[in-house]
Amino acid sequence: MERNEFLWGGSIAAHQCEGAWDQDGKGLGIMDLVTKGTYETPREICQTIKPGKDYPSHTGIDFYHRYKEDIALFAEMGFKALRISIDWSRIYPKGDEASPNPLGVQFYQAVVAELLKHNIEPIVTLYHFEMPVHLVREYGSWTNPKVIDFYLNYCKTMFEALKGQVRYWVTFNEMNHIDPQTEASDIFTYIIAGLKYSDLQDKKQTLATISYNMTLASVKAVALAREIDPSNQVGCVFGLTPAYPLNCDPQNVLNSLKETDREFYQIDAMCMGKFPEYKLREYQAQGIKLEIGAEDAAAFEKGKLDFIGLNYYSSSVARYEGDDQEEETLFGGTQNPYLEQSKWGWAIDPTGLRYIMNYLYRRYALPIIITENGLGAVDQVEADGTIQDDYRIEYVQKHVEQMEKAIVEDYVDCFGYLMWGPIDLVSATTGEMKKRYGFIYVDKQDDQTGDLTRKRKKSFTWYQELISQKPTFK
Ligand code: BGP
Repeated sequence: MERNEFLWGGSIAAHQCEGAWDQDGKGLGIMDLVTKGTYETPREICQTIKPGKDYPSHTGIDFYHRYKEDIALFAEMGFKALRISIDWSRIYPKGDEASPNPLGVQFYQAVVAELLKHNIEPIVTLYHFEMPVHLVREYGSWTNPKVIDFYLNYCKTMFEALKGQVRYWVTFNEMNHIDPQTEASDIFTYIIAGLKYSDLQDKKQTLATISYNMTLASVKAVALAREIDPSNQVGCVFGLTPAYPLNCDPQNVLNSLKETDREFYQIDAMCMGKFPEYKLREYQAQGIKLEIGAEDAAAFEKGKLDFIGLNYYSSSVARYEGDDQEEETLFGGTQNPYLEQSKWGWAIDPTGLRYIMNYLYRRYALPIIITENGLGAVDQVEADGTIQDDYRIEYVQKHVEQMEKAIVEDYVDCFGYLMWGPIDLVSATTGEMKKRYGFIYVDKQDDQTGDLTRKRKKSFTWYQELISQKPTFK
């Protein structure tokens, strides 16, 4: 890839910021049925919209109407890139229509045009926890291979609508949390495939099918993107967590390798030109059957990724013999005594970023972009209206330092750093606004008060300076 400057910027996702959930022909998306939760109380996944409940995606931070103002603020910080996602249910409200909703397409064309006007490179994710509910109810979500065709049809619409405007595409966000061997919480299988873990009949079989079909959809989308425009660069984003051994007991070291690796089989499939043999044998041994089509092998061979997107927040400690911790929270289990945790229990581990960058790059030798990293924290607006978020500055600074070491000292090919939620938005796991990531504060509170005005935090100026000081690492 020809790149002269490092892509500093941020990442946002449609359902967490746009709002306007039922405007301009948008259909019902899976996250439109999920209420606000807290750290202690999981978000409720509803069948219908219940009166009196708070569904944060319905209003988000109103990016749908304020994107010009928000993009101007990103430009002021000096952003070189912004990762956005397209909400599938804006383009195909039910998912299986013959033609797209023109107003949905126009909205994303307008957002991309606005980014380009400010010389901000758009990086577009096609699936970030956003799927029309109709596809789940009518077709059984990704258990049904027909959904692959609907997804490809949607991708084709967007590749054509944004041809020549968007160079970097991402097929999926974090499908790697689907692993048939791991017990999952309801919200995790739901955000990825619109299905609650506890509702699944044959859990391992269903998750294996979903995961296979999504992986196949990704490689097919890569090939399609190249057919439509050979200059398209296509990646997939994974949320990766190194699982460290408790100590140097060889069994614990082995456990840590296996635990870290368990979310890599889809990356193997997307980078190595075939669905991994070890996974197929594992399925076979467990009586899991995949319906593998005659053309699938060729699709894996043809649709290898151009780059890997890395979402990194935390490391964890691998399970060990005698471990009695229940892995309930996202990075649950044993806490690492060498690390501090965020208020939401995520261990803060900048070195883990360097570790996982090395691991990824040595394994696939593909360019990497950090597509998410950041600190969810409670911000206080001072009497003078300022927000002194030194903890956020410290978090990002330390992670950037480790990223720089990975690039400069370990020779990892990393072409960008996109901080998660550069403007406060709705938390994916808890649905809260209180869990803020942004350099820009949004006046929206969990009791639904606030006038949505935007405010620069202390970290805004800090990130602006960082970007101006480090145009490249070469
Ligand atoms: C990632 C998701 C994002 C984002 C982030 C932070 O896994 O890709 O959508 O939300 O996690 O998580 P949370 O918002 O729950 O703090």
